Amino acid sequence: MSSVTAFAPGRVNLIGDHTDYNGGLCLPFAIALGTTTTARERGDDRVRVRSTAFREVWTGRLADLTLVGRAAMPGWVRYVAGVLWAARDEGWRLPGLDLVIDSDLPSGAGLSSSAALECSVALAVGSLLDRPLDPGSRQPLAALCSRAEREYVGAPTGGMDQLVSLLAKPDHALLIDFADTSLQHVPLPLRDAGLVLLVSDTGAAHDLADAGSGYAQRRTECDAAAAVLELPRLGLAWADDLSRLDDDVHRARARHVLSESARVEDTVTAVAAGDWDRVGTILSASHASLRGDYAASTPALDLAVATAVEAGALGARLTGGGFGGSSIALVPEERATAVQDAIDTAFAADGLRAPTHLTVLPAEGAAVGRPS
Ligand code: GAF
Repeated sequence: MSSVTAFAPGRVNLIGDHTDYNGGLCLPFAIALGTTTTARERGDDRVRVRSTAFREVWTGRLADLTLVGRAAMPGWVRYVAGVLWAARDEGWRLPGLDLVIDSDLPSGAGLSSSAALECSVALAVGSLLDRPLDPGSRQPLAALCSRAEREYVGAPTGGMDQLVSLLAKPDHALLIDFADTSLQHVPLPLRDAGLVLLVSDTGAAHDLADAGSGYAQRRTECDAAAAVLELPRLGLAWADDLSRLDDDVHRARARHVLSESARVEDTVTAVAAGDWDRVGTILSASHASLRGDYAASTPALDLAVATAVEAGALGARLTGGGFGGSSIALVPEERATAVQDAIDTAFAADGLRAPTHLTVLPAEGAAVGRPS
């Protein structure tokens, strides 16, 4: 029987965090690391999922892919089962399947390993079933994966990661406006500018699916603030509305959401002008807002960011959901090793576990076939 392999990348978010579920702007790009799924049709009604990373196999029946059935599954299997559940719910006629999953993305590092897993499964299975997978069909596919994560896995995430994984272009970032989910590919010529983005994984994994997580709490706070303003989403507020929020926490969260979307716009302008110093300044301002108004940083992330800037980065910030995970620093290519060493030294001096670093540039989005 035929089999199909599909690859979906992880991402870094250059700027615009905690804006997606609030109806604001963000500017992520795909990285070269990601997840590969090979899907093969079986002759029966069973689903067998094998992960080379987790060295684990899960086997069940198609009929087990229900909201009730997920309780018995290991955490990582829920992301796979969630995609199959959402696909069936949206009318895909799924046969029994063998799925083999392989990944070089660290999980819990804030590089979107969950979305890479979902998108590679959706793309491999969609291709096996001859579903339309052209660029015009990718946005609904991202919505399907995002729905799997929210409704099946129970992580109240916003949809940025799936869109960029499925729609990214090399040397471009994806400007997403969650007010209407419109997309625009924005050239991001880091390589031509002699720059790289240094990613430093602090090693403190964040779990967005935990109902008690900081991520879930922030989402609840934002929804509460939006309700006070009688808006469907907080990102639709105006700056004047802040004074109508009596609660200090609500006001701080709203200030982050509104200022972060404005910073995304400023970043797009600065990138177009080739003003990389300005881009760096905006990235650092984003971190200050995520640390202060949004309280989504950690001491390790703050240390990585401050040390990177002292050691010659143009700017730095946490990327993704925060509460652990990775920082990013915009660095002249020739300074990358020095910045990395400075972060290692600072972590050692504070008795923190050495972070894992990688340098990234904007890479290709998901594709059917194995990456070369
Ligand atoms: C995580 C979520 F999955 C995204 O939807 C987004 O909210 C991000 O955190 C914060 O910007 O990656």
